[in-house]
Amino acid sequence: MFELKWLWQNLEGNRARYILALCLSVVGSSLTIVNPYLSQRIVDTFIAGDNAVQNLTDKRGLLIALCLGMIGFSLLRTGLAYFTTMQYERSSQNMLYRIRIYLYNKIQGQDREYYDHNRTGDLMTKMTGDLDMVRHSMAWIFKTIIESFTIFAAAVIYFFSIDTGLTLWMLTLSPLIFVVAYIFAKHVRPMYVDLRERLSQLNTTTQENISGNRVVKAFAREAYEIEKFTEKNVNYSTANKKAALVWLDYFPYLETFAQAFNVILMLAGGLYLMEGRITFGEFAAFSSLVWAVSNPMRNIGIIINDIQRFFASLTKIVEIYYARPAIVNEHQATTKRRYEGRLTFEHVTFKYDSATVLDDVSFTVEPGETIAIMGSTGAGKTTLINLIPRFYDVSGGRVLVDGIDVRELELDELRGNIGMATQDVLLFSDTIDGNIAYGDPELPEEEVVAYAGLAAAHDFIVKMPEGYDTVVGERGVGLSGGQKQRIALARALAVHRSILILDDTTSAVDLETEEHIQNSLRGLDYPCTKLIIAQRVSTTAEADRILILDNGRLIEEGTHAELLAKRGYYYDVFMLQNEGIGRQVMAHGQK
Ligand code: M5T
Ligand code: MG
Repeated sequence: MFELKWLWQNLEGNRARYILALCLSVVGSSLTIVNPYLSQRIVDTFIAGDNAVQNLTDKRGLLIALCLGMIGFSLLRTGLAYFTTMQYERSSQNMLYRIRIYLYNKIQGQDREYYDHNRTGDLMTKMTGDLDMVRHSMAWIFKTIIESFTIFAAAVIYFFSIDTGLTLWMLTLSPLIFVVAYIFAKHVRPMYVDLRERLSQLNTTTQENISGNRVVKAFAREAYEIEKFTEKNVNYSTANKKAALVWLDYFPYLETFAQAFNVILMLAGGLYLMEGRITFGEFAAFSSLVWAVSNPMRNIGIIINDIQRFFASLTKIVEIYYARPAIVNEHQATTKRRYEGRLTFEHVTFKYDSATVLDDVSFTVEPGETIAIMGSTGAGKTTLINLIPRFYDVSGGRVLVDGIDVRELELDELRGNIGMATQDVLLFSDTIDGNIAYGDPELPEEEVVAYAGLAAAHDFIVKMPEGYDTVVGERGVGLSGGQKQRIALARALAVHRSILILDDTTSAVDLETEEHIQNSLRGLDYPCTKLIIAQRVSTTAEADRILILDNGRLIEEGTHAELLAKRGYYYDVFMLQNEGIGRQVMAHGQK
């Protein structure tokens, strides 16, 4: 019921239209009894009445009027049905449009943890199939319910006005039908919840398979993927059939009851007719409206089915709607400040779910400093930098920017002060130019080129078929790993932020290119604090300070020279890498 209230709220702006549609449904369906009434009059006056023959000549005008009335009402009902359907469609489509925007905004506003725990396929199902089911219900199912109910009620009232006894006879079956329908509803509901879950799994598998097609191909696992998909497909199909078969279990009962209406009418009605309690016309009216009583009974199963699906979908949508991100924008900054770029970690600990990933990490970075972070894989480097823009919040301790806890800063302002190139590079299906200017769509063309130059990307971009207008990403031209990294770097540099975070951004470029990038970073034309995660000593050597992270703990901190003198982790890495280079140089010389 709570979900219905939510729907109602979202109907804002279209409520009047929707209510009008509901009212028109009631009016339109009530009119169904007009024609049987008119035909009753015709039968009694002109066909089966005592003075039928006489009336045919005397009251020709009435006959014509009644016939015209029947035609008129049929046309009226058709017109009304057309108009009503239009109102349902309009209001439900408008509502759908509105909810879709809300949900999309909502999903955008979720934090990283939400994405860690929600499958893309499931979110897609919610945004497409579930939303459409809800709209379909608003436009068709509720309409069917209202109309069935009105027709039923109108017919029953009309029957009572003709003959109470016969009406009661006809209604003897109704309680039975309701009992059967109720049992059916209870039985079928969990099945639709299950069905919906399976659909979501099917979508997840499809989505993962499509986006992961490179890996699938690389391992030649198409057959396995098809099998996996088939399994989900079979599951979904089985669940669908199961739900449909349940309906079939109940169907014979409901159908028998519906048929029984006719039998009762023939028996009881015939008897009453012979006794002269009702006229031929009245009998005809009963018989032409018997469907109005039996049809809703027939529909009850379908309606219950659809309502269960409706609620299964609605519950899922409402889930998105009421998902509260833990990391929220507390207050809106009217003017966004530029930070100085001082970073402080104070006894920071962090856990993803249970395992501790960062353990009592403390350090400070002054504005304008360049800090390199190094450490073995899985040491927690990416995790550490993710705490600065509040992709996650610390489990203990504090992260401060310019001396203020990041949790107290305005989120957009905070993130608006950070330029970031993430470890796994994602480019959008857009031009290279559009990708570099992603953070600032107003960025002039020359600057795009300038930053591409700083990121050592200009040279390869101009060699591409359409230069900066080449479309990359999903359907565009493919780029090498190092090329992607450099475009991502240009994108991060182009936003002129006071804090620049580079996560392994030069791991896939050659040493020469790396040197070019280092020179660029040194000569940036705006003040900025740089945090650079790197594995190569050649990158870290130039930093003002180097932090060594191991197993979530900060084990060494100092300049290149200091750390070498310390003969710890950094010294070992240095020796290892230089040995490597030494060997390479030797191998080169031997050629
Ligand atoms: C540090 C764990 C991961 C690792 C540790 C991203 C992520 C990581 N972890 C989770 O449990 N859940 C997550 O969503 O945290 O991971 P990291 O910070 O990504 O390590 P890194 O950046 O130092 O490694 P690398 O390989 O990028 O150099 O134990 O299991
Ligand atoms: Mg990492």
